[in-house]
Amino acid sequence: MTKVTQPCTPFEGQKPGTSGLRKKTRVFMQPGFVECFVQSTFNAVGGVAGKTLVVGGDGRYFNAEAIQIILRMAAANGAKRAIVGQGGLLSTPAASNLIRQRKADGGLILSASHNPGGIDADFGLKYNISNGGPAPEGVTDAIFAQTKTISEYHTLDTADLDLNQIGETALDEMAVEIVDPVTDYADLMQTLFDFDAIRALFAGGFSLRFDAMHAVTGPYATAILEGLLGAPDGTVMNAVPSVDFGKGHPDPNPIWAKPLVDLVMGDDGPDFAAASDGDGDRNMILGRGIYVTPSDSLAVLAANAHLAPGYAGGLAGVARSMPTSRAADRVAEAKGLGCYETPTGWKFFGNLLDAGKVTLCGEESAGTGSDHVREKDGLWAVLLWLNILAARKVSVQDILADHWQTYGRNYYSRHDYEAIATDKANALMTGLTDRMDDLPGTVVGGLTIAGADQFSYTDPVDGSVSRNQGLRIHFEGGGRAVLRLSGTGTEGATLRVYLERYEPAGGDLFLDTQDALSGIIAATRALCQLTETTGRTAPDVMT
Ligand code: G16
Repeated sequence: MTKVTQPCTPFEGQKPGTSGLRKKTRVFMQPGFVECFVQSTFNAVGGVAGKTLVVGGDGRYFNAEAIQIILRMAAANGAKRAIVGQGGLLSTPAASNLIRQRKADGGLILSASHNPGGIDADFGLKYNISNGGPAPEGVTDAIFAQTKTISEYHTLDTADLDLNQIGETALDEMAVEIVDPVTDYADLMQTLFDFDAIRALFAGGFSLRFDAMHAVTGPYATAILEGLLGAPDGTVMNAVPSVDFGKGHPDPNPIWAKPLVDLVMGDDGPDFAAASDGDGDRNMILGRGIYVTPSDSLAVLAANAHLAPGYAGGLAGVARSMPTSRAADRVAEAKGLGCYETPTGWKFFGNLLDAGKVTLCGEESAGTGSDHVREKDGLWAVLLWLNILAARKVSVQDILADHWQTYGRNYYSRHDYEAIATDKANALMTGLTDRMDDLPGTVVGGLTIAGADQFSYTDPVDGSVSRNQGLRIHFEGGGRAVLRLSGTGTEGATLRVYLERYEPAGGDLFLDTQDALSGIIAATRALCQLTETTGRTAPDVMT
């Protein structure tokens, strides 16, 4: 086993986005591409000599090959130990948990999340720090700086390891521990939730369908829902992970998980349904006849979390990303909890969680989580919902109706315009940014703009400032539109338009969401001249 130092030249564009580096798979497969990014990461964190790293991914195409590259490089860079999920699989929350449980120095997670997998689809790689969470901006900026000057990387000249054999082996002087990906995560879930109550719920005939979308959550959901909780066999659909997610798009939203949505909207649909994404950190929640928006889900969980043993002592506070609806804020206000608004990206919750300022966090992008790990966690959200349903013994529809009647309803939808030519998307954003100061008082589509700003965030824990995190348009009457460009796409630009309107308790609480928002939708499209600038007449995805 020979250590090799290989000269290399920097690759353009190795800039981590909202959640690590995401590119087309073929870009990652270029010789030296993974190596340059991994060595840059190691250099940026002060080297990995003597350190312990967790390594795993969502099983998509090129997952296993990239893990072999990373392990050889970690060993050649002097790492002491690598903890790897069997078969190279680890869901993102399970990886976060392993980093924390095993007091590792960090981890490399291979995933492009909800983006499709395959040689012509997407791949991704990100670094998580010792708290188990995504590297904060200070670290990702340092990684990017390294990628621009990298001139050599260290690796081993050796054969691939067998990643399927649980147990310990060695790669040069580095110990490689292959672990069952599910065990530690399942143990953690049992400390948080009332498994007896959920088991009794299933024993009483309560029905659940969980769509793992051929992605990494399959083994976790099967072991926990069908194994530990006794849900009938077949409760978990599409349970076997595949490199191309069964040629599907593992994004748990009403478009890409339509078969599940159709199922719950039918008369004989299950009582409860849920789906998760490629790497298992996102969730979609449905009840018979109802889709629960991620923003509402966060608010409902905040209002009811105390029903689960892990949260029986109450919550320290709640955080949400800025574009997420303000439904959770109303719960926080009513309960006297701290409430924080962060930029998009789970990495911004890390400091708040570490400092004990918040217990629950959530994002409109189908992410919900708590201080149990430092990533969002799809299956955790499903288990918390199940615990609440077991405790309250009412339907999902009834829980939502009761919630809106108590707190009012934040009608909410996100419209995505995907793969727009980057220059057109930039023109739209720049055009609107240039007009922000003049917008207050303007009437558009019959609505008056009360205020407009560009969201900037000062981290209350370390004082770091993140600017240009989205354009906010506030309408008179409390409506809001937010516009920003996605930081996770791999093709052109994705424009996200987030739309929200509040209806107080006692008002019209049961309208169709798109109807309820139609005025704000029309005003926002007119304001940013969406069709004129991009040529798009309708969104590709509406959540
Ligand atoms: C990532 C981030 C999330 C973010 C989402 C969407 O999720 O971890 O915090 O909300 O992307 O980001 P954007 O709007 O920039 O595309 P995931 O599940 O893709 O890792």
